[in-house]
Parts: sequence; structure tokens; C-alpha cells
Amino acid sequence: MSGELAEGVNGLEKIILREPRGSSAEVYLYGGHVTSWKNEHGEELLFLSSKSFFKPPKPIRGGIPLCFPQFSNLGPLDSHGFARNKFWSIDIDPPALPTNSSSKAYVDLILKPSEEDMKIWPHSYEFRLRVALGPGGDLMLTSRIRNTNSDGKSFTFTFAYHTYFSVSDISEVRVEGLETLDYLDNLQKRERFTEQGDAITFEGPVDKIYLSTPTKIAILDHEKKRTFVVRKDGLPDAVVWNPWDKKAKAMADFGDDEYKYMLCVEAAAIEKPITLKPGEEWRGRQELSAVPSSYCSGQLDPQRVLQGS
Ligand code: TA6
Repeated sequence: MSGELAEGVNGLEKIILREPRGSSAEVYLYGGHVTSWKNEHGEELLFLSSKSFFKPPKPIRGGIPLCFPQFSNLGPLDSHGFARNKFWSIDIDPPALPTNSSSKAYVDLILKPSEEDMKIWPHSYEFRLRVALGPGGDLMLTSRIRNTNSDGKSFTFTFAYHTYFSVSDISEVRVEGLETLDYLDNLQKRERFTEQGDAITFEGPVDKIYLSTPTKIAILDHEKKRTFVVRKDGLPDAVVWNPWDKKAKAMADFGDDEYKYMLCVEAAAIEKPITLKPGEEWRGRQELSAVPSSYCSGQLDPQRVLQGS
């Protein structure tokens, strides 16, 4: 690990990663939860609610919660599973992780079930998470989940990086890369629909699971002249969520008007749950970049970003 262990909110331990050119990230051991990602100018790129509890067993509201082994209420467990409500450890001797990134700023965390946990979900697993900052300030999260059951049993799970992006004004944001795809609408009993042909914009609550998406999605924030690019691997689906005003008021750990400044775009594996036999390992990776952009100046043609490298 090349990060610095520090005390966070309510005394919860966190690791601070710094990249020589100035970008940084913070990860809490509670939940294996990234709560901050800043660019080389020190600008925060992730949304974190000013009302977030930081009080276990409640999840942290904002940043990048990990949804495992269950996305949302797609199963018997609490919403989004339990990985985000557990204390993770620093993985001092992780198996090698071949990456194409020359990142020097990274930390490896690990979550394994306790006896107590096994009563809730009767499986033995190792969940390894590497959080890394690239030389250009990109944020990479790589999850490796291994079935370590000794009773020969397989297990099945769904997964998401529930990323909260910080935006200047939700009504000015466009999402590119999900046009014409099928999605399940969580606001209409998960009925299946097909998205229209244009970029997605926001005028009300949205809670959609896009199925079998491209590996790259762009989030354009005109006011901030910034485009987030989500690259994902092993995560075929993508969830787009904004609670809007009513749900915002109903959430105790979320400010009434904070919906204007956040958008969740979540790299996920939901439609086809993943099954692992004992000894098998799954890997799911997301890479986030924030590129200066101005749609008008043509500096950024989303199609070029989505089709480019
Ligand atoms: O990812 C979208 C979603 O499943 C929404 O349905 C909404 O519930 C959101 O997650 C937040 O869930 P949470 O359990 O963190 O309140």
C-alpha cells in the first residue's frame, strides 16, 4: 500500500491516496468505501451528502458504495447487500493483480465473512478490492471475489459500484452511451422498456437498470465543462439514479436539494447474476476519468470519446 492511514469522520479509519501531480482519493475501511476523488486542482469529483451518517451499521451516503452480494432488493438481504456495512482490512499480501496502469498510488483491501456473517449469508468468500489513482488522476477500482467454500457449494451474487458523481446542475447534465438500450425501470415495477435514441437528460426522478451496455459511458456536465468517462470490465449493466425532490426529502441522510448536485451511474452485474464454484474467482473493474470538455466548442464529441481509446 502506498497510501496514508488517517482518522476520518467519527473516528472511522481511512486511507488517503495522493498522486504526484496533485490528484487524490480517500477510502474508508468501513464499507471499503471511496468517499473522495479530487483532480489535480483539488476539485472534488464525487458527491458525498452533507447529511451522511458515518455511523455503522448505516451505509455512507455518497462516494462509491459497494453493492454485494445483492443489488438493491433483488434478494432476501438488506438493500444492496452487506459489503458496504462491514469493516474491511488492509490486504498486506494480495495475489498479484496484472494491470495496464502504472499507478503507484493504490491500496488493497479485503473482506472475509465472520462466523456471525455466515449466519446471514452462508458462504465463505474473499472479496479483494484495489483502489488506485492513475498518473493522469483516473480512479480505478478492481474487485476480485473468490468462492472459498469448503463444502463444495457454489454461490450466486449481483454487484454494483454505486458511484455518486458530483455535478453542477442535474438539469444541465447529459449521459451518452445508453441510447436505444433496453432497461428495467425501478419506478415502474422493473418493467422492461427501450431507451429513446438521444442522450439521456434529467427532468424528474430516474431509477433505471440499463442492460448489456457498451463498456464506456460519458456523463457531460456542461456548466463545469467537464465530462466523466466510465470504463468498465466484467460489469455488463449500468444503473442510472437520481431521487429528485420527493425521495430526497424522504431520505434522512440526504439534503432536500442535494439531488440537484449528484447523479449515480453505476457499473453493475445485475441481469445475469454471477455464480462461482469453490475456487473460482470473478473480477469486476471500473475506471473513472474526468476530462475537461465543452460540447459546444466541439472539444468533446461524445461519440468520439465513446468510440475512441
Ligand atoms: O441504485 C439505485 C437504487 O437502487 C435506488 O433504487 C435507490 O434506492 C438507491 O439505490 C439508494 O439505495 P440506498 O439503499 O442506498 O438508499
